[in-house]
Amino acid sequence: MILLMTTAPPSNAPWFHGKRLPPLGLMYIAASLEQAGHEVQMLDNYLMQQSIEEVQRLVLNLQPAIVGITCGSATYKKCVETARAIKQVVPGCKVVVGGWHASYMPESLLETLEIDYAIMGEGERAIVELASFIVKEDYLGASTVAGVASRSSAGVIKNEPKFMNMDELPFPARHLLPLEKYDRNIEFLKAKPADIMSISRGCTFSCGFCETTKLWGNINRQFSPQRVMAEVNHLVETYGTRGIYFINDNFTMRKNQTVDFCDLLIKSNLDLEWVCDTRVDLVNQEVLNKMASAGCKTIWFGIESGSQKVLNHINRHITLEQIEAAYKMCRKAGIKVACSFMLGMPSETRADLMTSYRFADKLNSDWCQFNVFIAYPDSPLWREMLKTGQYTQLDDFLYSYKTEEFDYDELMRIQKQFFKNYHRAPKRILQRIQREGVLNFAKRQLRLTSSSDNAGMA
Ligand code: B12
Repeated sequence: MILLMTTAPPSNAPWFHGKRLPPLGLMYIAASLEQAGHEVQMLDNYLMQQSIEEVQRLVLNLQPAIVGITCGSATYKKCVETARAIKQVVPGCKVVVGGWHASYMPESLLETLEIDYAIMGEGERAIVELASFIVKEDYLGASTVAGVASRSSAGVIKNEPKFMNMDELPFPARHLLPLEKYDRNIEFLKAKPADIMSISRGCTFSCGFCETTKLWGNINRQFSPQRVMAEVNHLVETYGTRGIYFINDNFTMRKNQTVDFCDLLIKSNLDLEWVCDTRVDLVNQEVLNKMASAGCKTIWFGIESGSQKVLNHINRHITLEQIEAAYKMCRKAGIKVACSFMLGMPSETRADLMTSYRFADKLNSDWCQFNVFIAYPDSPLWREMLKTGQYTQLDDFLYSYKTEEFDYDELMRIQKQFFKNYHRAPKRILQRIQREGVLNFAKRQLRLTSSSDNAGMA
């Protein structure tokens, strides 16, 4: 049997946000292995937060031939610790690490001898091929699988990943995880229960803070509208889903596919509510009107900065005018807007931070989040900061931008101030009372005054 797991979260890290969303990527891995005939069990320890000893007891009891672990740069330490603990109790099993950090820095994982393989990029095909070699104990064959990185006498061998045709992918194995234990409510939607889904992989843009191209290449692949509709029906019939958050970088990357999917959703009369992420330069009035009539309630835009100079420096290829135009079109279509700004990106000054705050105030989004920028490996901004030395090191691979004017602690202080000022502005209070009603608003105010961080959007 094969055990697939996430590690416990870096809970004491100030930037850790405790959102409880299911590990979609790992559920795709599980579904592909089940489809190939393997017996699979999953442990989302990011949610369950079991101790290392409890994980060891589970592994001892299951005696898996393979343990697959998702590793983000923020959970690198936990991943290494977990691999060592597993090998202590079941030395014969093979530990395979995949996910974001494994795709960006596989060598750093293979430094730990208890980790046998790292899978870079899309994992479904690679894990199925790797598992077939491992069960045959053909380790030479295993080291030849596309997307696999492994140790050899000549150092780390990294095989170029291969991508699949999206519609060949099975539905994520949601049946292997206790869905009821997750946040099945999305703050931008009234409909409950609400679940997450993925409709595409990869982004053709190259923003300086993002390293997704190392995971999915610089191409965008999409499920066909029919395939997306089939999974929506599956969610509704099997899990009673009433709301969906499409968690992809750019939902409207291909407007014709977006319109076709909306037509299918409208014809289905499922009357679902949904939210998605996209870029302001990937929308127009026609596609927004269609999305609204298909149940889209909110769009999340990554605005990042209110300074054109900073937007250019982070290679965002967006203008402030485009942002305001997209907001106008969303309002006209009746779609609410959620947005996020990042504070403390390379080239940014204290004055730029104030410019971002004023722009956020002017946009008056329905939801607005200010995040202190953390550089993740191996993004262009991460490399720039290492080169200039202008950083505070937060963790093994995580850095925050540092200048004469501010460092990480000062940025966290500014974030809290922005959060308070923004949500205490009269027009925001009015906005929330209109959205939630006086009673709910009063209840939330009480809760918010007790916790002033950014965890929950106001
Ligand atoms: C949903 C989401 C979450 C959810 C669920 C996470 C999960 N386990 O899936 C929650 C809310 C829990 C979460 C938490 C955090 N997240 Co998050 N999250 C995302 C998001 C928006 C979508 C991920 C997703 O579902 N992708 C679609 C699926 C299909 O792809 P996938 O998960 O990458 O999985 C594929 C491959 O990676 C691989 N794979 C993944 N796991 C495994 C395991 C094995 C064994 C194998 C073989 C292969 C494999 O195969 C999968 C299928 O092909 C991404 C942004 C993005 N668009 O990718 C950010 C993203 C992954 N998150 C990120 C971050 C920083 C965080 C947090 C640190 C945020 C915080 N401040 O607390 C935490 C901690 C994450 C961690 N574990 O380290 C970064 C990771 C960067 C990095 N270098 O690690 C991303 C890339 C955003 C960004 N652009 O920076 N996140």
